[in-house]
Amino acid sequence: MAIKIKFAHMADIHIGATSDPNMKGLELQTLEGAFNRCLREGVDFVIIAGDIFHVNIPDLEVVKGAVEIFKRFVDTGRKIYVVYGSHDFSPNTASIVDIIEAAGLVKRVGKPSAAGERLMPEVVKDERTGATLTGISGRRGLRERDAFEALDREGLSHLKGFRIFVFHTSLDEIKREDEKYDSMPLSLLPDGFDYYAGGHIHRIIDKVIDGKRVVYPGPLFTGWGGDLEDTVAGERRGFFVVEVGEGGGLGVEFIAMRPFEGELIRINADGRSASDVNSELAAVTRRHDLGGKVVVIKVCGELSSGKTSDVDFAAVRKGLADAGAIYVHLSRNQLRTKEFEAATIKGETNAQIEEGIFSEMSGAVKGTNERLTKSCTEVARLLLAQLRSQKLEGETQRDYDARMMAAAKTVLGIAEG
Ligand SMILES: [Mn+2]
Repeated sequence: MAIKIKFAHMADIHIGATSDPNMKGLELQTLEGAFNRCLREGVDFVIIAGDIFHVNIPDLEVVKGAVEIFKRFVDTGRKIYVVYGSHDFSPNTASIVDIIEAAGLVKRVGKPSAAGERLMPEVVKDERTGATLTGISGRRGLRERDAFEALDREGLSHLKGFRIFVFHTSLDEIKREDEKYDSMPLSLLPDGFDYYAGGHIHRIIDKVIDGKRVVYPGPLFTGWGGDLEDTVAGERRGFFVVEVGEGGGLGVEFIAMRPFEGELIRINADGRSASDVNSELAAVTRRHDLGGKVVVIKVCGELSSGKTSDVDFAAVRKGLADAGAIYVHLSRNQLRTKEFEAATIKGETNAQIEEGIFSEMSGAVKGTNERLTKSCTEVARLLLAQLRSQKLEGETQRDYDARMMAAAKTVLGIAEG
């Protein structure tokens, strides 16, 4: 097919997520590799659907590296279109995204403006291709949902040309059961766009749901936590290159980035002593094939004796660094011991840990309020979720306090009137 438009779609790059110098270097190399690939592929523009940076004000050294890469790309006359993600947005201060936009490196699409009661996000036309882009930025805790609900859908339905909607939000129809973060229904995305460029879900998705082509590339590079475990376990990372034919047909290809060789080592500590587990870990450090690799060691199970702190992770870290491993990630939050059972709550995710603490403490609740005595864990979970709510843009401290108080009373079932 004759190609009319060609663009790249990245998301969740999380630049600056790691403090380890080796990982920082790999992170920037991967970003550079991705943009070089974009130039080789001859893409007209790049979309980054949020979480370009890991925090709103990241380490300046990494910012410098990223700015150099973005600048080389835009100096060729091509544009980088972005929305904020849940990580690189701040309600209170300028974010690094605003600074690189002021410098002309990226263009944020979908800046909100009011159309009467409705919200009309700014629509940007890519000069090189005539493609039309708009979107809604992500916020922590799905606070962008209000914007979706207020969207001027009628206004957006009149857009012309190839239409791309950029967003950073998880969808109910896509979220897996083990994924705890908030999501919204697909029906809140406006209709009529040719491509929905998603971010926020950290895995690869390319689906047509209710006639909408919804695509999430997942992270380009992941240097931390559960994502790193998945990468090392074989989950592909990279970005999409999309070709739009003259007739409007889409060719969507995933470009895999392989920033490092990884190895996942699982150690089952069930029924073993801490010193026994230490011997197995010491054997790992003597392996000759781990040099030049990112090593993830996952220790789980319940020790029969010894404390979890008796398992000498520092020695493993040092041993593997001496053996030339690029980086060592230790996952031990599923390690327990019989000796400590009553005093500690372990879980894979924050939500599981919170749940565990709430149910353990629920026995201590006194009083006659049925809602509290009968569904204490649930109430505590809702209350905590409510307390996480941050001040809104332009909201005064007093309004915020009042809003939080009212919400807490509702959760506790003591709201008046
Ligand atoms: Mn992300």
